Amino acid sequence: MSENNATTSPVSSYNEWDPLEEVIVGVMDGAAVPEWDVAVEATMPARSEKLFRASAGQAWPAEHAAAAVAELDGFARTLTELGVRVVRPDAVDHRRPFATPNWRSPGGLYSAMPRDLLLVVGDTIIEAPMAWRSRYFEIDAYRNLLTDYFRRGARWISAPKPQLTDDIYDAGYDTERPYESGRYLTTEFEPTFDAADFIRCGTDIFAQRSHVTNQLGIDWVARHIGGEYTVHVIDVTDPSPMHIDASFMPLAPGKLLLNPNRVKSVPAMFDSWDIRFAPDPALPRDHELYMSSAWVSMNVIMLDERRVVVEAGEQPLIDMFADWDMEPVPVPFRNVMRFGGCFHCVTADVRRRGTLRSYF
Ligand code: DAV
Repeated sequence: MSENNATTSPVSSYNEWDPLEEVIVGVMDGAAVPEWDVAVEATMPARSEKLFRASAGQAWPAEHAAAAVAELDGFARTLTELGVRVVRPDAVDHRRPFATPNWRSPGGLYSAMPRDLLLVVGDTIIEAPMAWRSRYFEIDAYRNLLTDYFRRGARWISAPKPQLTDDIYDAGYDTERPYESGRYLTTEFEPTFDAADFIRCGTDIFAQRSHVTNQLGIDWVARHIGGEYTVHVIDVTDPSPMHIDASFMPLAPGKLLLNPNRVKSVPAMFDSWDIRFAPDPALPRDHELYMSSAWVSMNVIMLDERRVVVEAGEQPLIDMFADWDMEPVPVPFRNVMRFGGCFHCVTADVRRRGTLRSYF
């Protein structure tokens, strides 16, 4: 990962806050309800079981999906107006059954959350070996984009494709305190991780052990991104951990946003940083979220060190950012939030203008 290539590669991003020049924004088209299996049960709200069991491999409730499509398009337009180049994945049909020699799935999931799948470190795009069977071929929606970036000079690698046989799932995982007991859904049978369990601060990258990211997955990333990087594991006490970006969000040099319920302590290296806890989400309690908690409110994306895209109804968070010497850019996204993520999840950095450095 030489700096030399990073200056000529179309892909180059080292942190969450250098000026954003190009970004992938997900699409909801072709999205399917995932099968309710042990991996989905471990990470999804119990209230979703009925819908998932009834509709696996089929379309999501049409009105909510259509509203999410409109919000994603609106977000993409806002980014374009602000001078960011936006690219979108292909509208792959995820409502098709598929199988490996070991198992079958009635369908896929979606192409809405590229952050879950694609880890960009410098000039390299890494395809994550995701632990959900329904996400096994999710990469297909991005192949045209990735092949194009590769042609133009990016590095492109995939972590070893996992088998996802029953050996990777611990049926006795801890449903209340996996962090305290160390019993997560995923065993150490083979490396698995979601890209969204990692968050980048230049030469330091922070990760969480989660139900979908095991220690072998973290080790794989640490060993493959090269000696100039250090991967630190953060203690996150989320009862159903999946993705670090609604828990631990470095926003800019010296600014760290934390989920007050999930992160009790951070490494001493943050001693000189200004650390703030996100306010309670503003979503009405009866707003139906199929795939996450309301804490996706803090799943924001930085356009540069000051400008932050934040959900338009999250007034307490907007006020906090304004008070923190930041410039909130409010965008309506409550219907996208139903599907498990907000602005950070639905994007994957392609290029931010900056270089590799340490912030500690
Ligand atoms: O709060 O349920 C959401 C992480 C974003 N994919 C939560 C975690």
